[in-house]
Amino acid sequence: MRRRDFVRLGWATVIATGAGKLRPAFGKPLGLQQFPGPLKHPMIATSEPKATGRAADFTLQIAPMMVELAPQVVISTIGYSNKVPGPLLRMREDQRVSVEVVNDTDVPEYVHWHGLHVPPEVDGVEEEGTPPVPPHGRRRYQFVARPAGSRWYHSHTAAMMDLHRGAYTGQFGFLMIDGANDPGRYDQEVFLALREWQYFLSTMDQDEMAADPSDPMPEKPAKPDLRPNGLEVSAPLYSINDKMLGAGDPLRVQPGQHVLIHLLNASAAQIHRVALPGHKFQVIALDGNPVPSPQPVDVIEIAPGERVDAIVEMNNPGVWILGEIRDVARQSGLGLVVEYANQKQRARWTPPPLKSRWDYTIFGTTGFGTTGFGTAASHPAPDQTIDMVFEKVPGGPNGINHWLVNGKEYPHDREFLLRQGGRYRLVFRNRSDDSHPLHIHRHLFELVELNGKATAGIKKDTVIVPAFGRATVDLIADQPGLTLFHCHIQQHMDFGFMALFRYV
Ligand SMILES: [Cu+2]
Repeated sequence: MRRRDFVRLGWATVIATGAGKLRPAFGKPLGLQQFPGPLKHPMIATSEPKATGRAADFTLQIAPMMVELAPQVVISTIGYSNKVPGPLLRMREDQRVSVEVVNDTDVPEYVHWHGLHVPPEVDGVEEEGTPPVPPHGRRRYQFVARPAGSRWYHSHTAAMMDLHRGAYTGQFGFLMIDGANDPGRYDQEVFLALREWQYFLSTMDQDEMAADPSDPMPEKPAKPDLRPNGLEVSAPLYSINDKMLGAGDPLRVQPGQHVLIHLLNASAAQIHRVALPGHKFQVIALDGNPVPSPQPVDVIEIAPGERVDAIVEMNNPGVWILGEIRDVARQSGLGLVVEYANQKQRARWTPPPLKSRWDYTIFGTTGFGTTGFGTAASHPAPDQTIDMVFEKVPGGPNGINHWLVNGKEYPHDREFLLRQGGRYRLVFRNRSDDSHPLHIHRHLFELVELNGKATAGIKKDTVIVPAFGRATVDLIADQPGLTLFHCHIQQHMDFGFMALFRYV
């Protein structure tokens, strides 16, 4: 196996080229976008900006590129600065940052800063009024980096029937905002983005695990919808970062090490569930925000748009596969070999325990009353409750499913209004047989309840509402301006599953 393509100088080199004032973090090449830790700010400026003040802190070049997913598996896509994921953009909380985006394609593009509290003009969203990066042109995004945590950036262009645009491309990357909070002791830090490639339309639904009949499904209609389902987006190839399982460098670890994993689902379509046999993930943050009750889990479920930060204690020497628990996805590439020092045997996979169902609420605040659950009383009363009902119109024009928010496809008129400083309780009612990762731009929300289970203290920007399920979140309207809400599955978003919140 040739290694020239994936042994590289980490992202520091790229960032340093763009800024001209950053120090390379490390003297020797590291594979796998892998960094020793704990380094506080390995990639940010150590000196004052140049006197001219004109160079951007970071540069991203949008251009066609090839990705060698594995030997003799090379795909063509659009990426940032010829890397998948794009360069790691690492910055300090409250740092004023400029990113120069150069668009070497024939179409307008938008770069969205997912999870950042930035104004609509720079959020990278057409619907909020951000200007595009014109074809063969450039645009500089300038913002203050906040809040701290694992954020990311990606194309926010509508793709519609073109499966080579928007989130279907390689236009995504990690954005880390380092704050004062110490994420805990760790010995190395890795950034892992989950992906599929070569999307196509199919009647087969690859994503869904069989629904658990014991799931509450509070929004299930009395009568099932018997209309035939439309086309969904599938994919034959999977990867972590730019490599299929076995094709890249293994993650090399030492017994006793603590490895901080920044997991991102950069997929356009699929929820993923990953496990590392023989090990537990100590989940410390969801969507970059520290959780009140870090917990060890066997399986992490992560939807398009979400991030999970977890620390793994390497206490089971061997060679293991960190991978998707669905065999088809893992065998099609979604995995990574974890290799302990001096261990050379074949990488091992064993399925996780059957009862490893993902539940956000276990990471919330506990200890209210005697039930062990949070209660509505744990949250201040909202100024207003906004019900949002989501429905599928199966097999519409072109055989694509369309999506309704309160009975209407996007755009709405003035259905969703916020007053600055108000506290809003949003009740997401999923009356469809798919799970949806729902994302609100430029804000955080706090999870109040999921399928009847109360919780508190979990702050997110994207939440999975399970099939026929319900999630309730509290949103404080503290970021004036147009605010886009949508399902983070590109096809759902493109075909109706969006709404704009307006401040009045
Ligand atoms: Cu959706």
